[in-house]
Amino acid sequence: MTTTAHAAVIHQVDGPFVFEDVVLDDIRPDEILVRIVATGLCHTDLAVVHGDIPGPLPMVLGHEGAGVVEEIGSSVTGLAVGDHVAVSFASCGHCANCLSGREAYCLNFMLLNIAGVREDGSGTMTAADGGTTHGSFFGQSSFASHAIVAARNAVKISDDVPLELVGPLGCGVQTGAGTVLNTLAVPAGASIVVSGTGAVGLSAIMAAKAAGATTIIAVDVLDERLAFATELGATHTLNGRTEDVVARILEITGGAGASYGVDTTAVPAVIGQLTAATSFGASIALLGVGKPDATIPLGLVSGGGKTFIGAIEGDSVPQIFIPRLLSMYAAGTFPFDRLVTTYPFADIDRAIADTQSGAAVKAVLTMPA
Ligand code: CXF
Ligand code: ZN
Repeated sequence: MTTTAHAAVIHQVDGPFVFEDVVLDDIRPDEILVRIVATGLCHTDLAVVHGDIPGPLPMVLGHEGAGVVEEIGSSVTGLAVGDHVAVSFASCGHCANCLSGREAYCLNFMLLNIAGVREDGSGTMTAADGGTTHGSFFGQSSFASHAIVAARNAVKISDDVPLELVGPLGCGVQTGAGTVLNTLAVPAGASIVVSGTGAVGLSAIMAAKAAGATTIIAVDVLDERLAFATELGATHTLNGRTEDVVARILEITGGAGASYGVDTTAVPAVIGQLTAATSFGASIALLGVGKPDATIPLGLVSGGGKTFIGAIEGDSVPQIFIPRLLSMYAAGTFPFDRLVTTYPFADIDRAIADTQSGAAVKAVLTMPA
């Protein structure tokens, strides 16, 4: 049964979000139809809007969806109509990386998450007049009242967790927390520097605290964000505009430098600071969407025995990691709800403006009831 969805559509680079109806395809046997209740806004959505990540336009973006299952494909197991789900990134399940449990590095990642098609090349939606509108963004396109989702991207969530909160677990929050807990496996007692205190950086800081890291240094240029980072677990904060970041980190760590680094900024100068302020043999995860020609100081890499890791989605297997984050949330050790500010879907432009100004850490758009 086709479904008409109310969606925010981007028609051209730097263009506005236009609210219009789109017609969703029938679901396939391995898919579900989700009524979206809320969806987070991630910088990757904005990277497509601005053309930094080339997406096929017109397109319905949105990739931190949360909602209620309305229809189930014939081969789907483990989900039922009425279940609450958070929707994470898409992966094929049959490539060498998916089969080794590394689905964040699915060899079909770009096809399934950015190209606007299912794996067989088919689209999941059309414009109301039958023209082209691309869906399937991160296997969902959740800036819409309804989304077709591959069942393997959906994570069942218990009914007692508000759906307004859980969408960002599917991308930004899992990216920051997973980088600390999965990619870097930061141990208790470790020292770590996190540059950038947006949703990803703050999630990394909360995870570092939960992991027992004892020196957690947050770097940003916004003092109010740094104050928030302290509330969430940072033991030290540095303002990159007014302080000598490298000298201060070396001082805080007794001259050795931090053992772990997480960069969420993709700013080459900031990555250079992280490189200089981490210890011999340190591991540094790079999470921002960088310019392809950005460089890191290779002399410091080879001479310092450093490992740079480009991490995607915190190396998460969403069906395992999101329930784990929710257990930590229930135990009070991962208060990710504090990152969220909700906006009615119709106020998407205000949500974007607040995200860009720093007024909102993680904007979540809520659909009309
Ligand atoms: C993205 C970052 C750019 C590469 C693909 C995954 N993560 C989340 O938005
Ligand atoms: Zn994202």
